Amino acid sequence: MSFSKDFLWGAASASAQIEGAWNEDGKCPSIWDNAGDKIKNGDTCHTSCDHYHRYKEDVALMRELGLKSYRFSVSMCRVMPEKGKINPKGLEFYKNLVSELRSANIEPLCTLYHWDLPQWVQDEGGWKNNRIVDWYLQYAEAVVDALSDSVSYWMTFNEPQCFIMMGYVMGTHAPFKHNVFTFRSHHIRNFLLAHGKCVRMIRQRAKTAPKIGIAMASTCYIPDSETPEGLSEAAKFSFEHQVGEGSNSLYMDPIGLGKASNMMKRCLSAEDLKIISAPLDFVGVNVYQPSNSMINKEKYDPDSRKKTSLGWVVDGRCLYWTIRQYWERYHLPVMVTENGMAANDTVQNGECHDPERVEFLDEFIGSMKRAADEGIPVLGYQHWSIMDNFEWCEGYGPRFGLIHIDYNTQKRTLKDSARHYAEIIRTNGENL
Ligand code: IFM
Repeated sequence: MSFSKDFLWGAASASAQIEGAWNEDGKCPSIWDNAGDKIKNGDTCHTSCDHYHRYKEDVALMRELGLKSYRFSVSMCRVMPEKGKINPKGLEFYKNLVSELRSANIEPLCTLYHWDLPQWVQDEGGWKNNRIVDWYLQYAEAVVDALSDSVSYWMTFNEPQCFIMMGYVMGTHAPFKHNVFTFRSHHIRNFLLAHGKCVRMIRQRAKTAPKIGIAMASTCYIPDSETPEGLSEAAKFSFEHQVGEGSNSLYMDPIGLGKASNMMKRCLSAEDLKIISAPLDFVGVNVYQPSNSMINKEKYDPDSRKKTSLGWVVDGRCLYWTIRQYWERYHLPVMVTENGMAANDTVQNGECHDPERVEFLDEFIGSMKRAADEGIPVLGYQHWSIMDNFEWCEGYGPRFGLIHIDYNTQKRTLKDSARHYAEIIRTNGENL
């Protein structure tokens, strides 16, 4: 079976992490532009990879690698820099980017929200204020009107678990609201309603037939054994156990099943659930490491495994199990919307050797192939990330890219992994 002929081999990025140009052409500051001393080494996202000015060079590199798709996010700060005001200059940048991608024969995959909330929205309470649902919708309508003649793939949000739990509970991400004793049901409900209303809006407004999904931070538990008991125990751990940013089901069951988890039952009405569960065309999974070590330490020894420079366990099996468990629970085609690793890559004599990432690609894509071979509809794979970038509070230390960025000169250098990935794409993953 393996990968379909039109499999979307691609790479991903996000506006705040690569664009720079933080105060140009009418853009307002985001909560990340204002993160100040919360970012390591005094880094800021103000210039980042300067992709805003260099997108043509970046798309040319994507074309050289043979990418079939590119997942980017639109910044609400460029498009709606003030309450109720749409900024045509902000939309123009994304129109130009999409047209450049189309000329390079690369399918644009558009995420409408990847964490860079406008500061003006946060000043009104951010995800706590019910009015955010209307502001987000108004912004998203402008983007859909501007881009949907050339964009068919839409993701309403990236990793809601992270921007709500890390931003408003743990206080480790902007806007740094720290209160571990509150369960932010109100924020979660606002996000869920914004998602559901946006899905309906895209279906009504898009100029070309849309394919709509969402990109979830997807923890998964790898089964201890492939027996029926082992499989069902693993799926239960994956969806119902509280790890890290909260359980997968807390956010995804209302969307994918129209059902509220116990924690959300009290604040979601039947009418809410109807809006929230507007049918999707795919579910996006962002996969980095399994959750076994957090749930069942004795059965899983993370110390015996390789780790990335951020200390994340490398275990390729988690990609197969995440895809399979999402498919079995939600019966939606799956897109791998992020998967990658951080390393301390350097350029020497014009070359950037990153053997760990080359191995990582083989291990994880090989694992995804098992899912495709078994007939699970896997639509595409977007490596995180196309280029090194601003890793939120970690600043520029961890490098996730296929392309190395020299932040002093903005020179782009293809890493060995980029060339290796290009070969995987050329052969449609057949040699893995
Ligand atoms: O850089 C992030 C991205 O913004 C969201 N998913 C995880 C990546 C690596 O931490």
